[in-house]
Amino acid sequence: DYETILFDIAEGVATVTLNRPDKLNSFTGQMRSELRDALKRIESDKAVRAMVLTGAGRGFCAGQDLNDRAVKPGDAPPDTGATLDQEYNPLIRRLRALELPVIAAVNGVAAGAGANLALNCDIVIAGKSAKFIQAFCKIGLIPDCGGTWMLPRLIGRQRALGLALLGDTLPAEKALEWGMIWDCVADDVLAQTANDMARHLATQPTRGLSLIKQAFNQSPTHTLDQQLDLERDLQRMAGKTEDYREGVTAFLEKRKPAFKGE
Ligand code: T3D
Repeated sequence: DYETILFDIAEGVATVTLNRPDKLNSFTGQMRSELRDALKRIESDKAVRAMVLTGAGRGFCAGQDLNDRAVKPGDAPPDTGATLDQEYNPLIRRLRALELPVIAAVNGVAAGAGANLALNCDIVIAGKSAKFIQAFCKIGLIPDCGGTWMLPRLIGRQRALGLALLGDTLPAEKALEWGMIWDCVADDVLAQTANDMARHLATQPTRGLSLIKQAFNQSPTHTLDQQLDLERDLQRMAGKTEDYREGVTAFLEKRKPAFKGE
C-alpha cells in the first residue's frame, strides 16, 4: 500500500526499504509521509521488536529530492526551514524515540539528509561500496537531520567540520575506521548481516534495550550527576520488567532466557 517505500514484518523485525532507486531513494514529500506512517505502525505493533532501514537499488538515500526544489526566476524560494520543522525533524525524533533497536543497512551512497538519517539509527552497518556525503555545502545548505549534533559526537569536531565544509565522500571503510559506523561488510552479505542482527535483537529484552537507547539519547546533554540520576530512574524501570526477572531466573537455572520484550 506504499509507493515509495517497501514495508515488511517478519520474525519480530520490521524492514523499511526506501524505494525510489532511479533517484537513489531521494526524499519526496510522499516518501517522508510514507516513512512516517511506517514508523507509526511500528510504534503501535507490539510484535515488532527491531527494525531495519535500508534502500533499494544502488543507493541508500541521496537526501532531499532536488527536483522538488527547483526555483523558477521570480518564484519565492522554498521554505526549507518549514520542511525541516514539519517533516524531517519529526521523522528524526520519531526514529530516535522508537522503543526498539533500529539498524541502518547502508547499501550504497548516503548523501545529505540520507547520510544523517542513517546516522540517527542505533546501529549502522554499511556495505563496502557504501559512502557517506554531507552534500549540503555543495548546494549552499547546512547539514540537517541532526548532522551538526551527531557528527562531532561520533567522529570529533575536526573530522565532522571537515566533512561538512568540504562535502567530501567518506567511504564506508573509512567511516568504520573513524568510529562513525558499527561495521562494514561485503555488499553481498549486508542484507543478511543486518537481518540476522535484527532477528537476534527481536528476541532480546526489548523494554530494557529501549531504556538503554533512552539513556544514550539523553547522555550528550547531561552532566555526570544528571546521568547518574537518569540511570537510577531507568534502572528502576528495567528492574520491574518481566524480562529482567526471566534473565536472572534463566541464568540461575543455567538455561537460555525466553524474553517477551516486556
Ligand atoms: O527542504 C529542504 O530542501 C531542506 C532539506 C534538505 C535535505 C538535503 O538532503 S539537502 C541535500 C540533497 N542531496 C544532495 O545534494 C545530493 C545530490 N546527489 C548527488 O550529489 C549525487 O547524485 C550522489 C553523490 C548522491 C550520487 O552520485 P552518482 O554519480 O552515483 O549518481 P547520479 O548519477 O548523480 O544519480 C543517479 C540518479 O539519481 C540521477 O538521475 P537521472 O539523471 O539518472 O535521472 C540523479 O539526478 C538522481 N539523484 C541523485 N540524487 C538526487 C537525485 N535526484 C533528485 N534529488 C537528489 N538528491
